[in-house]
Amino acid sequence: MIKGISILRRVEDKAAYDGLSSFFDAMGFARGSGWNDSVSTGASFLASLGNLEFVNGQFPSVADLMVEVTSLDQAYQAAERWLRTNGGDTAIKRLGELLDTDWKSRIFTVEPEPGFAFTFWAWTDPLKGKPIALEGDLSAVGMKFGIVVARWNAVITDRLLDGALDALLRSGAERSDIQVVRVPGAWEVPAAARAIAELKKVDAIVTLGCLIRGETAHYEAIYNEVSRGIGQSQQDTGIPHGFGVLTCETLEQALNRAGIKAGNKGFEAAAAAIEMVSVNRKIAESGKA
Ligand code: DLZ
Repeated sequence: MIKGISILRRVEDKAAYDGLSSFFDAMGFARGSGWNDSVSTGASFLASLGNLEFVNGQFPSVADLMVEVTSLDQAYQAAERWLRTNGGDTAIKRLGELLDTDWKSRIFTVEPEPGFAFTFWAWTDPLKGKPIALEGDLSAVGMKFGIVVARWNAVITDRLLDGALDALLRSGAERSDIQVVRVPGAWEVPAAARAIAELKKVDAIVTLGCLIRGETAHYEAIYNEVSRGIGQSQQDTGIPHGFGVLTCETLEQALNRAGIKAGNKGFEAAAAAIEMVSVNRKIAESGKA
């Protein structure tokens, strides 16, 4: 019967409202639909889990809103970067230290806007509460990427490229750590991806292209070879390759998958690439334990 919990914060000041929204974007929250009507404007931010806790005795944190994250160090870096960008040395004073708690976790508290404090935390044991699955994070901080994008159907692939860049930059990658390589068509994508992967200078590759059935002779043959080639490059080099080559019946379908109606597959391919870098690192780490 219970569906979810919503925590509301009244923000009278428009600048603070915009600041908080920008901060939660920068921390990697997914946006909810929000609203904008004649009586109020609302920005909503989603988390996959939520719970309401009543505390009797010592309160566990500074703020009464606690955000659990998978990597506290990366969250800390993201908060620090946002404060520096949005207020410099004055704002950075509103970022507390990383502290150990007496409940086997670490926390920090940040006030992106004065008067609005949030505590971020993570279990010290990253597998606590997650005994079954090892999962990758969606932070691209410090990672390097290659993006291979086909010029054929550029009206679509340019949008896929925008989506991929958006995902990487929003997840904390630096623009200077992203190499974009343009190739004539989808057919050429696997070879370029492999050439980049073999240099071993990037953590992951994002492959982008668009094949439209009605306009492509030997559509199946090209598609099979492109997907096989990208998969093989990934297997042979061990470098994750996000797959963002669209195969569509029509131009309209392609547009929808490139950001109009059905998400942006370039964004999704880049997010998958980030996650695979992280998950591969965690698998390697778990092998050392
Ligand atoms: C030739 C061709 C055709 C017909 N259709 C597409 C397409 O829909 N999407 C795409 O990315 N590329 C297409 N190409 C070009 C081939 O991928 C390749 O670039 C050329 O055949 C040159 O090798």
